[in-house]
Amino acid sequence: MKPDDLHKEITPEKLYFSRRKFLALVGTVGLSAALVACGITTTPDTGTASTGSLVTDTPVPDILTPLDTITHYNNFYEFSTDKGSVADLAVNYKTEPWTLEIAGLVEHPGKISVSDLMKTYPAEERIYRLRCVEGWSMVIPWNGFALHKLLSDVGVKDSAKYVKFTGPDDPANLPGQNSAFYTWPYTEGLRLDEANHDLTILATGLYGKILPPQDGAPIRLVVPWKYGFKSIKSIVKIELVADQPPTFWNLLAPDEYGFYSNVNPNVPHPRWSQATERRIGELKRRQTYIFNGYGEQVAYLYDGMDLVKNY
Ligand SMILES: Nc1nc2c(c(=O)[nH]1)N[C@H]1C(S)=C(S)[C@@H](COP(=O)(O)O)O[C@H]1N2
Ligand SMILES: [Mo]
Repeated sequence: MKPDDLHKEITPEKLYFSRRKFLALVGTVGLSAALVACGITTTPDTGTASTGSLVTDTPVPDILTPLDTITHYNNFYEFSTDKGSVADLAVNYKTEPWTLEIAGLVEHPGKISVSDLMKTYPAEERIYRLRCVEGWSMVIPWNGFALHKLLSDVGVKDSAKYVKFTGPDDPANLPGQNSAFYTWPYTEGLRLDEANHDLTILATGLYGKILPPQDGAPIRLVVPWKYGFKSIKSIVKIELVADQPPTFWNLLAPDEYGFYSNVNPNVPHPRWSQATERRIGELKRRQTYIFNGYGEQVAYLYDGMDLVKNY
């Protein structure tokens, strides 16, 4: 773990400790080694973030993050909470064949193989900034297709208002799922208009290559104006629903992770500022922009909404 991420693990300390206590009380064995190893500390990281001279103050270009960095610094809790271990742990994870289920309030529910999906929806390149809620960011050239294409083909019913995404439930092959601390499988959700926005994609590749398992093969969501955790990896099910669905991080820590989770420098995380970020590979911190810099395209989705309440 890089030193400046030490204070910023997304798992809140109070839950970590209360869970630990609970495990001790009931005498359960098997507390996730990864969780123990992840070094959660008490001090918020105000270091470089509050030191003006160490924050880049003039606009700087976005340069593609190298492939090797994108594929070796990963949050994928199904494998591990240690970003540097995910690539190795995921190397043999079987992502082909893979079936995606489309369910819920649609005219044409059913199952489709991801290889068929990739033939139906040819991949385009989308270069997006990815801003993790922990305060680091990358620039990633994804290959994929707009989610709205699939949604329009399956025929979303009028009663559908949200889209729920579910990750794999496979503890035999996903070591992180043996930790009962988390509510598995990983789930995420978007309001239907967010899901239908053209910036929202299903990615199947990066840098023109097939997506590696650690980045969410064979198919993952990418919503570039929201914190990275909304971009759920290795999706097995997309469900159209009437009500706002529960989500993995909101279930774990509702005070820290809301349903919307739009990148917003003005709404601090309860344990750290969101005003700046560390672009992986750079020394000075950068300013964080509202909606991760995609405000011109997406701000209208939230017209009239209180972005502090709807965090
Ligand atoms: N299924 C699943 N999807 C996930 C996560 C996860 O733990 N499990 N982590 C999220 C977080 S916190 C981030 S920042 C991004 C990281 O994507 P990357 O490793 O491809 O950069 O994936 C998101 N999608
Ligand atoms: Mo993240």
